[in-house]
Amino acid sequence: MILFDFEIGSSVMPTIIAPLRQRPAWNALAAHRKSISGTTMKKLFADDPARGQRLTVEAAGVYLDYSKNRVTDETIRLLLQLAGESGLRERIDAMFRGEKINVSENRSVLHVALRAPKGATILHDGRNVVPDVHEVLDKMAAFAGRIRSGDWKGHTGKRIRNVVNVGIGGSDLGPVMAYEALRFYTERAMTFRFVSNVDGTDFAEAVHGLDAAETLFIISSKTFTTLETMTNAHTARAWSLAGLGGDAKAVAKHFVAVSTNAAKVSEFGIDTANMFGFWDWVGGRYSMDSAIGLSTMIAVGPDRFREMLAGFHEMDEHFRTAPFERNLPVLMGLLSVWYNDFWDAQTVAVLPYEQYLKRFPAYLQQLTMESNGKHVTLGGQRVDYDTGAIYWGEPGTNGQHSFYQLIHQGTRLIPCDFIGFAKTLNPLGAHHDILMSNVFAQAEALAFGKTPDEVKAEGTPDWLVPHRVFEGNRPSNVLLLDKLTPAALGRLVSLYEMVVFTQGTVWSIDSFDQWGVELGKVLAQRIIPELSSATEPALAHDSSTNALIRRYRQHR
Ligand code: G6Q
Repeated sequence: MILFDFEIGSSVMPTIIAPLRQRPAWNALAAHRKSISGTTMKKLFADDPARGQRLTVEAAGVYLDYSKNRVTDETIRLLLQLAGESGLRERIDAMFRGEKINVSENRSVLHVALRAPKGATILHDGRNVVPDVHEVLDKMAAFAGRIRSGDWKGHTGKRIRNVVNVGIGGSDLGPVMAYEALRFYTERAMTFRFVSNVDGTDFAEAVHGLDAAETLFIISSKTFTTLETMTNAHTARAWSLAGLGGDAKAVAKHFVAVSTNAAKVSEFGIDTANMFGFWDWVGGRYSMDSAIGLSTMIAVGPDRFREMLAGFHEMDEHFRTAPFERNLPVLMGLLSVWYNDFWDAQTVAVLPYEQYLKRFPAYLQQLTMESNGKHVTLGGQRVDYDTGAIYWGEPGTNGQHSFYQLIHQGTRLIPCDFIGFAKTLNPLGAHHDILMSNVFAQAEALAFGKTPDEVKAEGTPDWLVPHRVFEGNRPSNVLLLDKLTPAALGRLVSLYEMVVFTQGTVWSIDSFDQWGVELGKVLAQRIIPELSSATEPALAHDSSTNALIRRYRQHR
């Protein structure tokens, strides 16, 4: 029997963490879960009229109402105990101290340094990285300023009006999401597009209608070796040169790079003076606030970008310092563990009632699932509990007219995060009140439902009653913020980053590696020449893969 799975904490005083099922709080929660299985939210609210004000936390500009969950005070007490027994405090400190908590890649996890204010100290291998971060930010700001003012000219002397970010995964989802989220604040005289997929359609559509003389490509790739991005970058280079008369010198004016790999950037033909760096202690999916956010900074301007960083930092500091019982990410992380591991909920729906956040659920899919979709512990043992939930969602109210049916009346338990704002950026008549009434109504309907008696009392015929009953007792969090500003976006993203951190700590997994995306990449490299070879290749895959490749070759 494995008694101790791994150690965390400083080298001075390591903390030994027991495997999850051997932590006392885990077993207490399992027993507690049984004891409250018959309790409904309706009863919990009836027994405690102040519950809706009591089970709330407000910090860093975010108000969280977590009262509409299947929890009692005892549940919260046990979940907090579980956080303690999981070493959450020590692990937070270890992250901020720059320890190599990404064990499988032997790396520090320091995205918090990307938004640390000038003058702060965050050490990586004994070096304060905060000045390095600000040096890059200043370089980005100078460049963004030149593009926005028209001072930076393209090869033919025209100003840049179009910016195309070429990147994938962490080098795409953050920039796309942030551009959409902050669209209100963007320079409307400019066009911003994003190419990620190796499907040529993505590139073709992204440059459709653009003048190469006015178009800047940002090649965003931490490694500068990613197949999709390099394929798109070479296509962009050819497109750009074709539109600019074929002079290779044009590349210098129309291509910049965001990368950690200066050698590969030069090899591609981009002057490293036009390269914006970051570091191996920034994971791809945690990089939207690094130089990977260059397109965001050009779109909203350096000041707004810094406001976003300040929002991130505010939430980081809240996470680092607030007691767990008042700590937004800790509470949300623990609640998701509660449903994932004790109520068999497989998913979490994230439902922003803010059109500008339309790409936020897609962004969170990567953040949450690439981080916590792991089947072994930090110590390499197969887990014997469920890890990462499936995150998904759509902006409200659209979802209400499609998949909410299943959330309200289906057989699966789907905890929801509703996200709303007190003020809209686009006040138009009664729109915002109508929008927000839906947030409150949905959370209320999910929690309290509609009983058969209530349905009958409306004059519903008996045979129809079962169809119209809402069981209720369906959990949700409601997150309310003031207004979707750059700072608010930073707070929200950091909130979910730290939710992921909390979950990963309880599950004792490495939330910062992503080995699971490797195998497919390697196999694709092997198959590419088999698809393009002029002569019939000798195929040595399984019979299904062989047949698919042969069929594709016949029909391509
Ligand atoms: C994120 C992942 C992954 C990565 C992409 C792009 O955490 O590491 O999504 O961001 O594979 O990688 P490059 O930036 O190196 O091209």
